[in-house]
Formats: sequence, structure tokens, C-alpha cells
Amino acid sequence: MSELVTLSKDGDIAVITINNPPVNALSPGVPEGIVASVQAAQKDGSVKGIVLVGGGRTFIAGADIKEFGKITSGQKDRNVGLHPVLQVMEDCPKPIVCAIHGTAFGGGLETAMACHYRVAVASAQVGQPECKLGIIPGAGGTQRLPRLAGVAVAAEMCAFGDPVPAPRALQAGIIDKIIDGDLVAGAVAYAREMAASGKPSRRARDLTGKISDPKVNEAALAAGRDAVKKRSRGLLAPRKAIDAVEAASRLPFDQGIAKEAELFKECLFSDQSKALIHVFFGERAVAKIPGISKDLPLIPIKRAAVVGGGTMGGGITMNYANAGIPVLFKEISQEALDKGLGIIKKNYAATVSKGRLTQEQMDQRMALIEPVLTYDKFEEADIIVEAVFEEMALKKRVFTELDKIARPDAILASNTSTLNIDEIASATSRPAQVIGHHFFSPANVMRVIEIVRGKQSSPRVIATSMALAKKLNKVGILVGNCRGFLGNRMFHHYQREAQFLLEEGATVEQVDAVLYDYGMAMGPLAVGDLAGLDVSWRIRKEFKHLDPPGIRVPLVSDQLCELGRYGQKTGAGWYRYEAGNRTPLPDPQVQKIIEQTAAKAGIKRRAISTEEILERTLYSLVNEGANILAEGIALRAVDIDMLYILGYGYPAYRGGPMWYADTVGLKKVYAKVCEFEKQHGSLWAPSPLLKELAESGKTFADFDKSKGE
Ligand code: 3H9
Repeated sequence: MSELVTLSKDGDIAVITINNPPVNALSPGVPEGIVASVQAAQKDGSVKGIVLVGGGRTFIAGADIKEFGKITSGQKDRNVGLHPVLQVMEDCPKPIVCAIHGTAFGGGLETAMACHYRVAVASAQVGQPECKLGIIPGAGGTQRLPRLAGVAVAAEMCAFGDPVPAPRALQAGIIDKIIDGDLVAGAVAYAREMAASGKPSRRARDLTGKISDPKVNEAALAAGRDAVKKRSRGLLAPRKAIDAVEAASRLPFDQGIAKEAELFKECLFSDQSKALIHVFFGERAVAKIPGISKDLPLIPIKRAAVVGGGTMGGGITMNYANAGIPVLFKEISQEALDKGLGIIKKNYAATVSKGRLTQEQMDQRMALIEPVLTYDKFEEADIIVEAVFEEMALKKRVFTELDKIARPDAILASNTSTLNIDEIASATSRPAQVIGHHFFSPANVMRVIEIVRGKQSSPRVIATSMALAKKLNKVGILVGNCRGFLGNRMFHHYQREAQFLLEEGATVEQVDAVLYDYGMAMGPLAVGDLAGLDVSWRIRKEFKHLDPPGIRVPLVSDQLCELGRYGQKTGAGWYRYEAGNRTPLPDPQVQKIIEQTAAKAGIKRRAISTEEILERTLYSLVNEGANILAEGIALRAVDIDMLYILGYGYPAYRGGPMWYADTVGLKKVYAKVCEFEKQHGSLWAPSPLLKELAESGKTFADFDKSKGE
């Protein structure tokens, strides 16, 4: 047939195999190959039935996502998609059995549902993850799935996109049989059995039993819409997915398909879809480090140690235990050790009570954590992560101690969020082994590690850190060394503008509401309260001597700290909190402090618009992001985007701050930055890179492309 799709025979059964590594995406040539194979098998009088299977590690993982950009940019005609291919399969008079291993996702599951029967190995997964790319299933998924599994299951799968394991898919009616042993042999036997049964081939489009009760359908759709409201704030695709499933429950198949096509197109051409596709490829792009070969031998990480049993140290320790890596957990006093271990236990117990972990799994993980008060066993560790207070003198003392007891090839990682990694490394005799592993709080939950490369960090230590991040189920993002690194250096500018806006006339609730409505997980001031205002206070004091004289600095947060208002943990910060409740409540006392401070500083308060709040906070990120990019602190703009989405609650559907700036247009962003410089002074000095890109009509995405990404 073609190299992408091959046709072979096992007696009277034709076997069509898709060979498009790594994930058998439906790239150009694959659908054509399937049609040609089905037609050839249909014509062959000796063939009684057909099996469709994926070669390599998986069945079809979906449409080729790279093709979508070509359609939206007009490089490629949208034509009629996969429907004619699926129709040829569905109308084939010989039974087609789809044999699933790995993942049948998106267009893969849609192809499977156009077969007459589906069998799978027990480890297989099926799913319609399109909404994670900002689109809906576009090849009949929203129409065939409800007919196979009912409206409730289809709405859940199409709106949230989570994978469904084969046993659950069997229960739901999506697959017909689980195959133990050899998949192809089992599928061939099943096809033979179906052919011999003399029954006509079953077409999903003809099934009506599971969508026949309007009351059941309506209740399921209402529940789906409720769930979308709660779980998918701001997202377009999940809402449209439910609309499409609703069409399946009300309209004949062909009309439902037409409705799906209309909704699919609306989603595909939206900014959200473009942003989410950028995020899909971004998550994979950040793993690629120029100059570091994939084949570099890594340091095997079989045992870890964590120094410091506070919130961060405890969370980091849990990550190692979750990945099955034994970990020493060190504190300096029994009391601190017990407290830290108690918090870890409480976190695991909460996950068990939510049903996301079994008691047995919790016990296994706890057994991997060894609490210690000394460095006695530290020479066994392949990696030691320091997670003590954010103070240079203390960190250097710890690293001097570690240098004496760690094996020469062990990685010495610091969880510092701002401090100079080279200075920390200078406390050891082996700076090549030292690197930053900046986890985000809560470290057992947040999916990112900012990996800070020191001047002398060795390529092997860097490569091992990146691979380790993946093993810990995180995304590692490699950044250079500077004050605050990539994330907190930019965040400092964002926080600064949020606080200046308060002094100039906005309220705490107004600033937070505007950014929350933009899609941020939390507003900047609520984030401050969550993280602890004392943390940034301590950092400010550490770096005070570096502030240029006369520079404007926010005036209120230090006063809040002086009053003991550290945020949620003290029941008061920018907001006030009632005991045992994390809901931020407006606090007139804070408003009074802000107004008095502004008056004392001679700042005339005025009405501040939503637009100004967005531009001041978001463009401050972009401008500093461009500086960070030009300095090489970030490898690519997409690294900044991914760190902000995964570490700072930036909405994925905006694509990250740099992608968002591209969406707005860099000319417009640059013009605003220049205007802000005129109004507010040198803190807004435009980044030369932003200027250059804006003036040459380019984007940050172009900048990344020029770097070979
Ligand atoms: C769809 O189907 C729409 C339909 O309704 C039809 C409408 C008409 N396309 O993730 P990995 C690449 S929308 C192109 O590292 P894993 C990926 O970029 C689609 N490329 O492997 C990477 O490239 P590189 C719905 C794809 O084992 C390489 O393959 N489907 C695609 O950790 C390996 O990927 C989805 O959304 C693709 N569809 O995970 C599924 N998939 O090596 C998306 C992967 O250059 N895919 N690549 O960096 C996945 O979820 C995971 O890749 C999967 C494997 C779980 C399959």
C-alpha cells in the first residue's frame, strides 16, 4: 500500500498496520493508506474480515497536530477532514476489528469508532483529548461516542479529555473485548468469529439505545455544563464539546456531524486553540537543550537526600517517594523532623481520602522516606537537594558541609528561588556538580522545576537534572543564573506594577479581580498572601543595597510585614482571613494604609481602568521577559511561557506571557511600554529585543524559530 500503511494477511483475515512513528498520528498519507487498504481487502474475495492495528508503541494518537497550524494560517485547505475515510470503513461489508494498544486518542479513537468492533490490551487507553488543544473532536467523536457509551460518558470525555483505561472503556461500551496475550492474534480470532457469525457489521452511527431517553440525556448535559463551569473557567472548547454531544442526542447522525464540523471550525480558528497547541509543543520543546547531546550518559539517581524539612523540603521529598526513589529527609531537631514528617503524612492521607491514592500506596511511599538528624548516610545519595531558608550565608554553610560528606559524583542541588547559584557553588570544591532545582510551592503538586545552570554546572549534571524532572513527573525548564532567575525576576516586575497601581488608585480586590478574570489562577496580591509576604520581604532586605538610588519602590508591603501581616499564615496580609478559612476578605485597614501611604508620598490617586491594570502588569512581564531572552537567561520565549503557565498560574489558553504579547502584536506592546516609560520613568525602559522585534514586524515565535526551534 504505502510505507505508512501496510496490508498483510493472516489466513482469511486482512491485517492493516499503520507505521507512522513515534505515535502513528494521522499525518498526510495515513488516512489515504487506510482507505486504499480497506478497499483492497474488500475486493479480495479470500478475505472474510479485517483487523486495523498500530505498529510500534501505540495505536493512532490522533490527528497530526502540526497540520492544524497550516490550516489556520491558510497554507492548507481544511477540506473535508477524515469523514470520507471513516465512512469507507464503516460501510465496508466485511467486519473491521480495531486492535488497540498504547493510546487511541482523538482522531485515533474516532478511527477506532468507525470500525465495527474494538478490542484492546488491558493497558491501553482511549480518549478524546482535543479540548486540551482548544478544539473539539472533529471526525465524528462527539457523535459516535454518545451512541456507544451514552451522553454522560461522552460529555465527560469530550469536555475534559482525560484518558480512559481499557477496562473502564469496556464497561462503558467503547470497546468490546480485552485481549490477554498477543493483540493481533486475538483481534484476528475475533474478526474471524464476527465474520462467521453471519451478523451484519455493526455501525456506531446506527446505534440509538444509549441516546434514546431525552430525560437521561438532558440531565447528563446539564451535569456536564455544570462541571465545565467549575473546572474549565474561561475555556471555549469544553463548552462547545458539550454542545456537539447535545447535537448527537437530538439530531440524525449526518446533521450532528455537520454541527460538530461547525463547532470544530469555530474552536480551531480561535486564539485559544492556537495558544494551547503552542503549549502542547512547548512542553516538549523545553526538554531540548542546545549543545547537550541526548546520548550523554546520565548519573543514575537511585537514592536521594533532602536537607530541610519545611514546606518546600517536605514537598520535594514527596516527589522522590512518589517516583519510587528512597530519600533521606533531614532536619536539625527532632521536633522539626516530626513536624515535617507529620505534614507529609497529612498530605498523603488527604490524597487517600480523596480516593486518588490507596492506603497501601501511601504506606509504600512513606516507607521510602527515612527521617534523619545527621549526615551519616548522605554518602549513599546520588543527589542531595538543599531546601533551607532563603539566606545566602546559611545556604553556603550547608553546601560547605555537603561538600565534605557527599560522594564526588553526587549532584548537589539548591532549591533557591533567587540567590546566586555560582556563589552557593563557590562554597564547595566541586562547582561542576552544583545546580539549582527551584521547585514551586506546593512542591508535591506543581508540575515544574526551574533548573538553574551555574557557570560551571557540568553538561552531565544538567542532562541528569532534566531527565530527573521527567522522572519526578515534572517539566524541567533550564534557565541561566541571575537574581530571581527567569521566574521570580519577571514576577518581581509584575508584583511591583500591581502594588504601584494600588498606590495610584486601584483597590486590592480590583487588581486581583482583573487578573483573575484574564485567566490567572489567582490575582497577584492573593498570591502574595498565599506565598507569605515575609518571604519577599526577606529577599528585599537581602538585595536592598542593589537598588539604584532614588528608584521608585512599592511602599505598602513592607508596612504590612512590619505589622506582622504575612498573609494567609498569620490570618492577615493584603486581605484578612477568618480562622481555618483561606477565602480572602477585603480589609478596610489595608485600604487605609494604602491611601495614607500614597498621600505621604505625594501620589495623587485616580480611577484606574481594567485596561491599564492588564497592560501595566502583563507588559511588565513581557518587557522583562524580552530582556531575559536577550541575555540568554531563557533559552527560548516558549521556555518563559511554559514556566509561567506551570509555575505561576498563567492561563494556558493565553499561551504564556510572550505568546500573548505576540497575539496582541509586538508593535502595540512596544508602543505601550514606551508610553509607560514616559509616564513612570526608567523602570519601564523598553527592552532592546522587544524594540527590535516590534520594529521589524517580528514575533517572539519568530525569535524562537531563528534559534532553531
Ligand atoms: C485530533 O485528533 C483531532 C481529531 O478530532 C481529528 C479532527 C479532524 N501530532 O508526547 P511525546 C509528537 S487532535 C503530531 O513526547 P509520549 C510529540 O510532539 C489530536 N505530533 O510521547 C513528540 O515529538 P518530539 C488528539 C505528535 O510517549 C513525539 O510525538 N491527540 C502528536 O510521552 C512523542 O510525543 C492528542 O492530543 C500528534 N497527535 O506520549 C494526543 N502526538 O519527539 C497528543 C505526539 O519531536 N499526544 N506527537 O518532541 C499525546 O498525548 C502524547 O504524545 C502520547 C505519547 C500520550 C500519545
